[in-house]
Amino acid sequence: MVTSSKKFITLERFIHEQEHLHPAATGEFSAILHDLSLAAKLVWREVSKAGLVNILGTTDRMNISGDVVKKLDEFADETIYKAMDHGGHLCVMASEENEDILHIPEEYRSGGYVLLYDPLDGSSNIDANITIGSIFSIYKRISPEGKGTLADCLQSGYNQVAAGYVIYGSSTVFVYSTGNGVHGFTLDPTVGEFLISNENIRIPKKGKIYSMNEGNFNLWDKGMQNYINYLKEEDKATGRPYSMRYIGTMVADAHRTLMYGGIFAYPGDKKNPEGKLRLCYECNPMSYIIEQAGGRAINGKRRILDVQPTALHQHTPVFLGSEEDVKVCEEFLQGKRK
Ligand code: P6P
Repeated sequence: MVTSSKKFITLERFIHEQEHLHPAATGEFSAILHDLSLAAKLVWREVSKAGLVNILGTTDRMNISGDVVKKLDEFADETIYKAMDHGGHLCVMASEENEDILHIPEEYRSGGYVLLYDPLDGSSNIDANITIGSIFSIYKRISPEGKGTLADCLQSGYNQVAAGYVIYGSSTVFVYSTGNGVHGFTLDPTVGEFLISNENIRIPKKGKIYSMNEGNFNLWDKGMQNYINYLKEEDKATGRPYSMRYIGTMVADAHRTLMYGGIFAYPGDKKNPEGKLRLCYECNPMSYIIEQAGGRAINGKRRILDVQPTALHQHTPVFLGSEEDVKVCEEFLQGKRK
């Protein structure tokens, strides 16, 4: 007798079944997501044994953001590029690890889509075996044909046709959306497949957790400081005081916020008015996921997805999570609440 109601649906099968939701679906979409899931498994294989082989530690390189490049994020960057460069579906890519846009090799066909990615977010946590992740964002090209351009990569986040991330934690989970809800798949290493684990994830309307690096408190503006003090006050009616949880990897803090509710933020401050996180390949994809799950994502003044990027590696302040929590934060940031 079959007792489990568990559905054994692989990521590939689910993506293929979702194709009928996209009238214009040409199968290119499915192929891109399929190739990304292969890249995720290849990165997972190295991440899961990083401590055993000489892949920890750093290279002698600094990336565009001034971060020391860890061997694992260099491996992840190359792995994703090589998994995606020959499928014939992309016209250009851009990565946190590379200053300029990444062209498709001449010997391969150019396709109709654009991929931006952060190959290994949270890489400073690798040597402490703390959760890290990969983030991706997909657009339709806007250039007519042939080689993709920088303009293809500098589209506003609301133009994304898909986005998602892979979180390498206690288990490895592939989370994505193509505009029809957010879905999570957990890697079963014994069969080498991502199996559905969370279909149509919805973020709670309000949470009880705030997640930000409070070590920067004295650098924040008054509105932000007032908001944090508000969250710490005793008020059972509004579920305060909130708990503070901070992993220091955006993918992990945003994923917990997606699953449990609350707010994740990396505000601007007196030293870095635009904050630390990057708009194109960190905040846009994560904001797309949060909004698709019923949450909200702003830069303090407006919706993240409405911002028009002007540079590939530009930073942005980010406040994302449960709709009610982000709206209260916004009122403090705009001085409407003290
Ligand atoms: P801080 C990781 O280095 C990262 O880019 C994000 O993943 C994370 O949210 C943030 O930086 C953490 O920065 O200043 O709190 O260490």
